[in-house]
Amino acid sequence: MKYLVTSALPYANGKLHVGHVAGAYLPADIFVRWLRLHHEDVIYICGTDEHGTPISISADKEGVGPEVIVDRFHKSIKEAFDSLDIRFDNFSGTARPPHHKASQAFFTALYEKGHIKVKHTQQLYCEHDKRFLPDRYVEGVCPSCGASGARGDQCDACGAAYDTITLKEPKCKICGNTPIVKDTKHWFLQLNDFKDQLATWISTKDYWKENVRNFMLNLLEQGLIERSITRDLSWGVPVPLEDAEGKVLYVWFDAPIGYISSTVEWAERIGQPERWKDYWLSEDTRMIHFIGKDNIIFHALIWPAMLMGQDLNYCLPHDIPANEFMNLEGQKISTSRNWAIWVDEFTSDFPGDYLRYYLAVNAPEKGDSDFSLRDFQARINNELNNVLGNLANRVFAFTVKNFEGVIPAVNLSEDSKAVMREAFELMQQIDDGFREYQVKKNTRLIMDIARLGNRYFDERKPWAMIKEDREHVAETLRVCADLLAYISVAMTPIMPSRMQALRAMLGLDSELSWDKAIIDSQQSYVLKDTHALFRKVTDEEIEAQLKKLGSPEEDKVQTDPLKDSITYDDFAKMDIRVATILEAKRVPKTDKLLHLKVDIGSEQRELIAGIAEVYEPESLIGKQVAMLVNLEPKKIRGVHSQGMILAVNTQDSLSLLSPEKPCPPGSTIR
Ligand code: B3M
Ligand code: ZN
Repeated sequence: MKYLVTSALPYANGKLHVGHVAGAYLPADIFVRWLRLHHEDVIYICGTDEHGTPISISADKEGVGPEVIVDRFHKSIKEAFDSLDIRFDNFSGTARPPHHKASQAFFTALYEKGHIKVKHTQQLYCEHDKRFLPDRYVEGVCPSCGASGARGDQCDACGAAYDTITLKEPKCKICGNTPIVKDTKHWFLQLNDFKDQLATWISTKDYWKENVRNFMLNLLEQGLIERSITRDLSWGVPVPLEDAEGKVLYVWFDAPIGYISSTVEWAERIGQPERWKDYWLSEDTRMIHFIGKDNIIFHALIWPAMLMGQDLNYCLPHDIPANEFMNLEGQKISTSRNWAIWVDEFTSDFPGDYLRYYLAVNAPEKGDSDFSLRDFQARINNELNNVLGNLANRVFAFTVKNFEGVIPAVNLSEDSKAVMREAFELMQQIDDGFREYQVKKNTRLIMDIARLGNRYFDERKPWAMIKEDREHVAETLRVCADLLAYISVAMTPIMPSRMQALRAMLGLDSELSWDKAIIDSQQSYVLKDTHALFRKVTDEEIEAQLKKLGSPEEDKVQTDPLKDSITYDDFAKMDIRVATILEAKRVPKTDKLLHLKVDIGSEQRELIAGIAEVYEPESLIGKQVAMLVNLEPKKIRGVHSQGMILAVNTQDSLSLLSPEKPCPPGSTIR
């Protein structure tokens, strides 16, 4: 088995911030490092995404060529990754000539098989700037969710990808004028050609993360539409056809091919130019793409289809762990408003491993997570310093003072054996967790080993025992050193540099192996140059970071206009009560409706609620909600619906109102 691990290619159009790292890079680097602890055959591939309209827009603004922007940010991004010990086997860039050639070959193979067709279409065109306005050259209102600020090709608010001319209220990004619609021609990938193949393939992916799998199943069910894969632009990979003057490949067509061209570059660099095939053209390869959730459609649908349509037998993605987003101090990260933590600046103020630890323990795996500077300080001080650092410090100090820095082999008592067994079980859980990319939970479990060590140390009171029973103390130190050795291996994927330091102090060799995490029981630990593993983060340091932040994005939420005032009597007419949900099932043939049975104290009621898109029926059983019980009953879908449960309606979702503490059903709300 071989592993080919990739992280989404960052656009060479800006510096790297913590949101990027938390989603697609740190989890991948951790996974790769864990595989290496098991001596697996793995390569980790990335590079910058150097095409696309954001880059040419930046270049236009500065009055320089796009390659100037690309060079600047390729370098800056690479350095930021280095400062965080995110170590790719190769980090390429998509503006390089071999990548252009590879992308054109991909296009040609699909074209020759008839999977790409030309079509006369219409495109937004700015008469002021005398140019077509693909993708981010235009902004407007999303045709799918109605959010403003939607780009020409994709909406950040809802993730929909669409045809630019369906964008509502479009405005040219260069001059702000409303564009006209003008005839042009483009080439379209016939996704539907791959429908059956994709469906069969997806059906084998029952182990995928639910967000990715459901997204895909939904798309397949809705039916696949052809997708335009060319643009009227000068910056990009030229379309390899005679009648395609002024057209380049859409950035999302060529970008994933960057995974291949970067692997080819790697193979050449190590002097084995054919090696890339061992990964890409083997059935024995597990290809894993780490991405952010906004990239799912391109990796799980379009890219596999592109691979299926080639002459070579490329491997298909084995897994696509897509992470959610990370916010900053409760607000969406905004690079233009400097509401961001920039990796280069942060790692010059704090060790890279502190940031890795914080992003790991706070990873946006199942839902969005929040980066808070105070929380960062608390985690570093209360967890790294007071738990793990403390265990190491006390073991080291005790050993140096009383045993001349050597922890000998000892026989373990039953109590000590029980502690080692518990740690061993944790190690197994952690190992399984890494296999499933569970960075967040694993970070906690590893700290649990340190907690176990501190508890054991406290219980055995070596400071009191040292006079009467040196053996007892030696045993205490031995067990704690073994626990530290475990931690030094298990935590290596998360904090490689700090763990290397820990291992050096424990006198362990730097060759790491999961299966040989602790030393032979007959061997001694000979400590070397012991010193504090971590330092505390001060209030002043946090204040300084907070000062650097710009301002968060303004709240764009549109609220409903306020209603006319009413009398108390008007309000008192509404009988609103606490109801406990007893049963919930979907109403057949609808997406939105649930059929509920609730307890309102004096009686049980049935009603229909339009919440099925947001709540799974099973998750509602036993939940208490607010219900208007004297609303005129109504027959809905054959059910005598008696009342209405209350919910908050936001632009894109809905949230039920529940009492903050459990209350007897039927209690009045006023
Ligand atoms: N350049 C990253 C983004 O959407 C995009 C990924 C390409 S991966 C092939 O931010
Ligand atoms: Zn314009």
